[in-house]
Amino acid sequence: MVQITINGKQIEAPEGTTVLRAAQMAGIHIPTLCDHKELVPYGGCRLCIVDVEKWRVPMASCTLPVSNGMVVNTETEAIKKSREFILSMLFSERNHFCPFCQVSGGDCELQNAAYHEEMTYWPIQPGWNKFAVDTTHPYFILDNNRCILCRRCVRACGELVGNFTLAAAERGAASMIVADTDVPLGESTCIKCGTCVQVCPTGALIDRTSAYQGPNAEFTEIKSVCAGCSVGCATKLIIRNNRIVRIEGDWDGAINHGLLCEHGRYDPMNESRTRITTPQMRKNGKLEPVSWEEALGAVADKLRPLAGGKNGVAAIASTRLPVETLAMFKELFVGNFKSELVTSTEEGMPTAAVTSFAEKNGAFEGKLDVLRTADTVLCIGANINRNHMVAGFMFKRNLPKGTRLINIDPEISELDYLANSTLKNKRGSDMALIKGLQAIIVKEGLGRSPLDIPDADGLIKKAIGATGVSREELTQAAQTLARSISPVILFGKGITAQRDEKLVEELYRLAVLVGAVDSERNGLLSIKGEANSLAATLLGLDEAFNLNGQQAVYVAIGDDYASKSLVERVSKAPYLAVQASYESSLTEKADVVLPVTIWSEQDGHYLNLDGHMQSTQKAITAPENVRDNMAVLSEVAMRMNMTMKSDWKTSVLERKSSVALN
Ligand SMILES: Nc1nc2c(c(=O)[nH]1)N[C@H]1C(S)=C(S)[C@@H](COP(=O)(O)OP(=O)(O)OC[C@H]3O[C@@H](n4cnc5c(=O)[nH]c(N)nc54)[C@H](O)[C@@H]3O)O[C@H]1N2
Ligand SMILES: Nc1nc2c(c(=O)[nH]1)N[C@H]1C(S)=C(S)[C@@H](COP(=O)(O)OP(=O)(O)OC[C@H]3O[C@@H](n4cnc5c(=O)[nH]c(N)nc54)[C@H](O)[C@@H]3O)O[C@H]1N2
Ligand code: SF4
Ligand code: SF4
Ligand code: SF4
Ligand code: FES
Ligand SMILES: [Mo]
Repeated sequence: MVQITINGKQIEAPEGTTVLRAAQMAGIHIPTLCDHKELVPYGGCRLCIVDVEKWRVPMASCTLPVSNGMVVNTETEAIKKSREFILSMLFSERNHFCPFCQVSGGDCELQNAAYHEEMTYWPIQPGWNKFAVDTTHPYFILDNNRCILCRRCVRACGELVGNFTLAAAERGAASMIVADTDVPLGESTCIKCGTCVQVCPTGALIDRTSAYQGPNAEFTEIKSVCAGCSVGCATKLIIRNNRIVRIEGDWDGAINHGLLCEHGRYDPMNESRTRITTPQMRKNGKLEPVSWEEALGAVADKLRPLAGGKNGVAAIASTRLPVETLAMFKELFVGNFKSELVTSTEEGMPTAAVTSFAEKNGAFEGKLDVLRTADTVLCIGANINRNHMVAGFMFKRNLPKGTRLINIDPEISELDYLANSTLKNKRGSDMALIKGLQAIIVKEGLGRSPLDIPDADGLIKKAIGATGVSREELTQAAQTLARSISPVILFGKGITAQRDEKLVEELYRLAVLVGAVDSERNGLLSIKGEANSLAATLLGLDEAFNLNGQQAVYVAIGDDYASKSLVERVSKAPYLAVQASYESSLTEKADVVLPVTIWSEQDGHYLNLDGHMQSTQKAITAPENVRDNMAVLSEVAMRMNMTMKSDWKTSVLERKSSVALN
């Protein structure tokens, strides 16, 4: 600990802390602009200057480490004057006519900093260049005329997202933020995560959907969780008049620490499907609007005689539904209807193999956080650049610092361009490949723990033959992995959809062999599917959906998309009841359609891919005639005189999880 004094107050701060953070911890406000708690201190704007006793010049507190006995003053006359001068310079350098700016009125950090200094004008004559406004991006606008060159956007895109799209070009007053080699943002390598917009302190990067909708003070903010995939990023929903105007990443989010991807931030804002607002029933071959009474009555009458019987009701639920809804779905169809086929839309493709391995061996997977410190990531059968993007950010940002990436995928993916080695193995040849890697490591004596491999040469030969990968490529990948200090093995549906528990077992053995898994660390992860992929498998909803003479199918698709293959399969049943939020080729085929809430209109829990249970609350009110997913299931149960009593929290604990739950 280091003792320092700020504004006469004695403060203890850990060594290495900056003066700014020490002040903040002690409740002392120092104005800042380029500083951001998730970014490496940069010291660019100089607004955070402080006076340090015995030092000749004022120092930027955001980059100044504390030292013992340091005496700091933040509010001397000289410092206040300097801050005003710095702000005057910033205001005069660009077009900061605040009343015409979308973030004016409480949301602009530059404007607020000026008010904090009680400035109402700036004495320096404005003299600025005109910059073209870049409106080529589908989701946001870049206006360099309002930029203060704090480079938070540049740093966030690189340090946090790992995309390195943004940079500052030119020098001095002509400096401007550009994408790639100064191409329009809409044509750049931007992956549309919106992190740069979220960190921009001014109106230079503004969001299309929420611009000019009013200041934040007029909105309500509700914490939520993204249902876009199984990473489970924490969000803040910015709401006005029962409408989401913007989605932000929650900086306090335990998993994502403020980051979101395009699917979390923008997809829900650009929903183009048509909402179903009334129950419908097929009459004379056509879907007609009916009352809830009529629709539920018809479903109950149809399903009642099928309960408990052979070839009765098959039921399938989306893994995007909340855990409690999935648990109730299971209780209704497995517990009460005794249906022979009850599963989820994912059919256990991303999860069944890991869960069956876990049932025998206990939790064997690690937590997403290991990706942040990995020095090598072996990615096998996982398209992390497109799916589960925020998990990808956790290591992509370290690639320029030396983290190595090995990508094993039969198809060409964007990940290949970032990888140090890419192995293009033949589909389904992963068993031979993994054993080949083990054999090379053991043969070269690179293993961290003993593994008995009797015929290493044979296995290596077999791997080369089965995969079509050359000996050199295989050896290079094996050596890279084995020589790492903190390797992580990440696998996805390319592996799990082979539904072979043995493949998971061999990956586990490889992980132990190279020290990815040891007593201190667990660097073996499967990335799973939709928001409640893990919960669905723990509830046993992970079988393949193959109809086998069932008389009726009940689909709880909620707000999810139905795949073409699912629609084809369910269409074969004589009777189809669908619980859905949006019109689709699935609802077109239905005999009864029950309109239900979407993610933002219902309370619920989500169990993410690494075992974090998170809750969301209803943020907006659903259209009048739309009912909650759970309420509809209990209405069906009630009409069957079926009792629903079990507790979802115990239901998800019935099977062993592949990752520890918290
Ligand atoms: N943004 C976004 N994120 C998503 C989703 C989304 O739609 N959008 N969907 C979510 C869902 S439902 C799921 S299930 C997951 C899926 O996420 P992933 O686990 O990434 O699954 P896929 O994209 O199906 O397949 C991963 C890779 O495996 C490769 N592959 C295919 N066969 C083999 C093989 O035999 N061996 C090896 N080694 N590789 C093979 C494929 O070429 C593909 O690149 O993503 C989730 N995340
Ligand atoms: N054999 C086999 N069966 C599987 C799987 C497998 O890998 N192999 N995977 C399982 C898994 S994990 C899942 S999640 C399911 C379904 O998983 P997939 O088979 O991956 O489902 P998709 O076909 O991607 O998605 C459903 C449909 O929604 C549309 N869609 C999706 N997102 C959007 C969007 O943003 N906008 C618009 N306009 N349309 C969109 C797509 O065009 C598609 O027609 O299948 C499961 N079944
Ligand atoms: S949206 Fe994301 S990827 Fe695109 S420039 Fe901004 S931070 Fe970079
Ligand atoms: S665009 Fe915004 S975040 Fe980026 S440098 Fe300019 S003011 Fe800072
Ligand atoms: S990574 Fe997944 S959970 Fe996170 S914002 Fe993207 S879609 Fe949502
Ligand atoms: S906040 Fe310290 S220099 Fe910008
Ligand atoms: Mo999935």
